[in-house]
Amino acid sequence: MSDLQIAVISDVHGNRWALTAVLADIAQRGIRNIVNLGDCLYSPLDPAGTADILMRLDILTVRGNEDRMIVEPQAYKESATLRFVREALQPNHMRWLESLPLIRVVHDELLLCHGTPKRDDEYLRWQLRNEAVVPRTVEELVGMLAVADEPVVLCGHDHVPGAVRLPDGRLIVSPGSVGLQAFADDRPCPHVMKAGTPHARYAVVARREDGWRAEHVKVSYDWHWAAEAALNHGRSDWAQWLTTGQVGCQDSQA
Ligand SMILES: [Mn+2]
Repeated sequence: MSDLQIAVISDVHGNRWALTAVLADIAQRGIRNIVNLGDCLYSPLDPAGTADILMRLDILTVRGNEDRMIVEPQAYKESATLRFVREALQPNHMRWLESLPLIRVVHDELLLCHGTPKRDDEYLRWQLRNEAVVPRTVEELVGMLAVADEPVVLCGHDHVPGAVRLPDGRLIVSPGSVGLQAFADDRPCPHVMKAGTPHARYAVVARREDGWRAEHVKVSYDWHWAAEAALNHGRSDWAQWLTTGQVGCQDSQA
């Protein structure tokens, strides 16, 4: 009862090399419960190889905005990377993506979502103000989570590992990203997110006698393989994000 331990992975983004290293680390700790917060496959890396691993794992998974983009491409701007992903994936991969729910509740105590409980394309812990990424206040977080009463909320999408304890004791945990440690995005406005190093990230949440705790884990893997795949598919920006965990050299002081 008090020993429940769950590994939380998110934002794998088709990075088979990072995923393999993270799963080995989880197995080495003897953790058998894993949940996945979405954005599984979208990338210039190895979407099909990653889908095969994730589908074989058969773990609870929620849908990310970029999982939705793959199955509803007509709602998005055409891009070479989106075309690459859709051409790489087989019908069984697409059916799996289509089957993913927006939210899941696990063990009655953990709410899983990609972004927020209501949207898969919005950051829970951050808001965008004039292209700056600003942490939400505790009051804002309490308001956004009024729809939920689980003691733990697991969210992805931001690729920045962290946790927030609300005044009522509830815990918000973002595990960071397994497969992409930094990115620049122009939706909904231009902004940058970054973990600062190229390590694959995940979290372990554990229920102790005094409540839920989170541990963040950094895993080394051979990110040069992932970067090479990105370069082979025309994405030098991804290659740089993968090998540095930064966006542009001017960010290195941050
Ligand atoms: Mn996302």
